[in-house]
Parts: sequence; C-alpha cells; structure tokens
Amino acid sequence: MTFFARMPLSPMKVFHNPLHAAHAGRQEMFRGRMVPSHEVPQRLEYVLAELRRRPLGELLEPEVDDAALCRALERVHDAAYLEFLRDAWQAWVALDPDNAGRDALPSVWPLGRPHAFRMDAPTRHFAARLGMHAFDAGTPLTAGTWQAARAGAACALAAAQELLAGARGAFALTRPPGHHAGPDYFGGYCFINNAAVAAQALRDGGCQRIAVLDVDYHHGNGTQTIFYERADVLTLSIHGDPATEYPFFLGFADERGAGPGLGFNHNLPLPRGSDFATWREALRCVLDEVRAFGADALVVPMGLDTFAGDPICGFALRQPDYLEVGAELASAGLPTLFTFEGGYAVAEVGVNAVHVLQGFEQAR
Ligand code: OKP
Ligand code: ZN
Repeated sequence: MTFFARMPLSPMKVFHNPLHAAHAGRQEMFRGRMVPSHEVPQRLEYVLAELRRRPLGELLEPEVDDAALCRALERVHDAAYLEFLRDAWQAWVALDPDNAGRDALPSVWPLGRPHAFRMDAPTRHFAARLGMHAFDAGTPLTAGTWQAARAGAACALAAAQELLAGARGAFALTRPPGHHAGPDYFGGYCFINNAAVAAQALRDGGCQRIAVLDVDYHHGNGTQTIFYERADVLTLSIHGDPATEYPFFLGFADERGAGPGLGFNHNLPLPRGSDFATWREALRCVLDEVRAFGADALVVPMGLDTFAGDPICGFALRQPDYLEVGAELASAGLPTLFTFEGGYAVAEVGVNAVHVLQGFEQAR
C-alpha cells in the first residue's frame, strides 16, 4: 500500500508568498549588455489575479514555524550557502555604500579546473564568494532576495504539509523561482530550490518515493543535481535541448543518475520550436515512468515558459493546451504539489498557470 491509502477530494490549496515583491531584480546580463529583468514581481500578481477570477480553493499565506523552515532548507542546501544568502546584501553594501542602489551580480568565477583557480581560495571577499555561489550573471541578488526566497520556500513547505495531511493537490505560488538552484549555488533567477524543499519534506513526512516532473522550458538542473545520487526521488525534466538552450551545461538525455541513483533521472530534451503534440508525447512518456516507479507523490515545478508567446523561450504551446497539461498530470492519480517556476509572457502567465491547475482539478 502506498503512503496515501485514501485521498479525500479536497479542493486545491494555494500558498502565496506575501514577501515575493521584496525580490525585484533591476537588470540582468544578456548578450553583452544589461537588460531589464524578465523575472518580475508582476508575474505572480497576474497569477493571483487569475486565481481570484477563477478560484480553485483557499488562497493562503504560509504559516510555518521558523525552526522547521530552517531545518527543511538545510535538508537540501548547504548551511554555509544559506548563511551566505542571508548575509549577502549586507556584505554587498559594506563593499561600497553606493551599492545600496544597485543589485549584486557576479563577474568572476573559479571555473573548477584542477590547478587553475582554487575552489578553496582563502578569501572571504564578497566578489569571490558571489562567484563561488552563482553560475550565471543573469540572476540579480537584491536587498530583499533572502526574505523573499525564504518566504517562498515556506510556501513549498506548507504545500508539502497539506499533501501529508491528505490533500490531493497544492500550489506553492511563489517567486523567485527555484528549480535552477543547487545545493550551494544560485542562478537562472533561482536561489532556493522550492521543489526540492517540498520533495524532501514529503520524504521526511513519510512518503517513500517522490517523482519530480519538471515542465519548465529550461532544464531543472538544480533539482537534478540535488537528487542525482538518490533512488527515492525520481527526477524527470522535459525542456529545450541544452545543446542550444540555457542552462547549456546540464540537461542532456544521457544523464541518468549516479551511484544508487543510477536510473532515477531522466531528461527529455526537445528541439527549439517543438509544438504541443511533440511536447505531450514526451509528457506521456515520463508519466509512464512515474507510474512504473510507484511514486506516492508528484512534485511539478511548473514553468509556463513553454508558451508560444514567451519572449525568451522556444516552444509553441497555446493557451488551451495548458488545460490538457493539467489533465495529463492528473492522470498519474497522485497527490500533486505544484511550484511556480518560469513564464515570461507576463500578461498571459496567470491564465496559463491557472489553466494547468484547473485542468488538473477537473480531471481528477
Ligand atoms: C529561469 B526559469 C537566455 C538568457 C538566459 C536565464 C533564463 C533563466 C530561466 N537567452 N536567462 O527556468 O524559467
Ligand atoms: Zn524556465
């Protein structure tokens, strides 16, 4: 018998992050210049507005115990990294008081090649620490980043607690997103891996096997890495082929896991330009894997940047397709936790996100 023997059909609870707007990056490095951030607070506001128009269930702010949140974060991220994030803004401004009016972005990295630059260099300089903990120059760290990211992870934890209490579905509506964040690094607009926090909290709450099915346009590199050597969390991702798409250095089909985790990671890269028919075929393939794995809960890092109108991505899903995406996900028949990831067609992201959730609710 699986962990969830009986599943009451309660409506989906949505936990939204009241502090999300404290993280508002100004600019990101893009093709040699600074451009306005794509990952803006408005994105979440559009989803909230759509949820008020089409309510799915209760709209709640997370109420989680501080110590419990700390423990949950330390289950997936290094304590030293969390400390770095907590103190980063203060250290940035200490470099130069004028920094208070600019966001922090890394500009030098140690690469990690042997005998080139030291990964253990004896420096605490903020520029060096930033380079140690970031993998791109597109993810501004701002005055409110830690507060927002932490409150966002609280949404993921609260959503996991809902599932453990018997809910069939829950949505962690938060930003910044999370699926690119690894054990001790940020990037891809992500700082804390909300989906990983949720998956681990489900494990710690008694679930034996968790499947994480990432449907964002970009490969969920952070989640893959966090669970790469584990057989209890199956990580699956459908995304733009990293041969041409961000994050370039991970997300290829031959990455199948390592050690005891061998066979418990599966990437389905698709060519730029792929349409819904192609995408849905990939989804059905990974849903078969979820069933074969015998998962007792499903975590879906939900990016809406597969949308044809997305300004920085290359798939061609249309608005009504998202209702079908939700219905397909419901066919797994599992308690399902959604996290909010990408989606940069700002005015459409609310309708697309709520379509997935409504499609899920109506099909279950
Ligand atoms: C975050 B999420 C592409 C620029 C890359 C980073 C994209 C991060 C996506 N030309 N910028 O997965 O939606
Ligand atoms: Zn994305």
